[in-house]
Amino acid sequence: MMAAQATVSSERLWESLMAMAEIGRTPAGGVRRLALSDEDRRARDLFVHWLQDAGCTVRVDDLGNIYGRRAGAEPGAGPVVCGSHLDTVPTGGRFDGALGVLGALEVVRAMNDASLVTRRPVEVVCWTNEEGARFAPAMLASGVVCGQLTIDAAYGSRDSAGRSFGEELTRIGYRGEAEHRLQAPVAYVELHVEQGPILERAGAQIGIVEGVEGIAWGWIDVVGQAAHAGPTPMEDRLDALVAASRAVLAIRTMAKELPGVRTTVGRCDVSPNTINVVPGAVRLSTDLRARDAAALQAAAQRLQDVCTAIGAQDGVEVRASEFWRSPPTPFAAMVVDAVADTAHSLRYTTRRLWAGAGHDAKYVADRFPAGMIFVPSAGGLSHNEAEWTPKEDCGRGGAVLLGTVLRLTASA
Ligand code: HGY
Ligand code: MN
Ligand code: MN
Repeated sequence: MMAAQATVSSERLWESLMAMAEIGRTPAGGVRRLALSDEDRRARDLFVHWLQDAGCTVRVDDLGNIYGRRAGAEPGAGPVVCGSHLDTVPTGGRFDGALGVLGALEVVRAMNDASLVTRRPVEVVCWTNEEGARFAPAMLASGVVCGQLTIDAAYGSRDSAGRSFGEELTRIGYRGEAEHRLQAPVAYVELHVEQGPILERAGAQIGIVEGVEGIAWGWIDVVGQAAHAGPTPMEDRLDALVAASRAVLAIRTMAKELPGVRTTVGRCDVSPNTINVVPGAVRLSTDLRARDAAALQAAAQRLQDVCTAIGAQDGVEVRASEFWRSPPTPFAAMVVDAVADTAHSLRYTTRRLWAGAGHDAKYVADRFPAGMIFVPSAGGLSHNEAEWTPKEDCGRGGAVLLGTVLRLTASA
């Protein structure tokens, strides 16, 4: 049933966003809400309260994913699902993930205001551990639910203090039941900030997202020899940090040489990390991105070659290993078209693009028809406390999400 009068309230959406941003707020005005932390638990509790307030039936699955269902006229009909995540990176912003979760909640609230009855149920989802910042890899819970990762890989994932995903999920009280997992949605839509500069530079209000680019995460372990910083002659040193530094610069150069590839070394753990000791070992993280699977594979191969060459040059061991590969995934035309039709019917300016960041929608799209809606990020900045998307943009994203969900609830 098309909603003539259902409209989202950008004020109410903004209020919810700012209230949620207070949980884990950092002195610089960002958000630190690591997955399964006490801050994550408080955010979850608030979200569940809001879902119940909106009349949703709430359930939690064995990965801690939270689902709020708004009943439809045909209970047995496959639901239209929309949502995102509430966990953040350590120096995160107020919009990454939260806009998608609270935008989906606003869709339900708008339907309630209009006393709208949809044929299909509408379900709001909050995915656990999208970021992978504390428990690698990213998109872990949606990956398990969509059959791409194993429950053991999830429960066994450990943070830098050695605490496991499974233990922490139990500790915060969100370890639910496997039978509560996502039930075959007729479609899934995720609203998200773009986290890059494309929309802003194009002057586009809405991003019609056509797919999610590929990701490969790994480690580079460099093993040299710890030695005394004083008496050890320079020519005798097997300095792991010098070799690691060469690797970091070579990985940056790869991005220039391989079209469409972006490379990042985000972590550098030095051992023993002491002023007067020549570093004996270094562990670097590697993050490769590309829209094209072959380009991603070429980057992974180049990484191996670069490490072999540096090891030979410096006489130390340089070993690259990959522990997560998320292949690029295109979104379903049915959902992409529903997003485009809605945005154009609202007379918003649009641009088609692929997501350079990973999103839970990728794993959902591997199993079911899925798509995403982007709104601009100021300065293209994200994974930064200064992340910013104005209220009006958030409101436009909510309006497109509502219209898209309504189109999809009416679909055959
Ligand atoms: O890594 C990503 O792209 C996402 O933010 N987890
Ligand atoms: Mn995100
Ligand atoms: Mn993120």
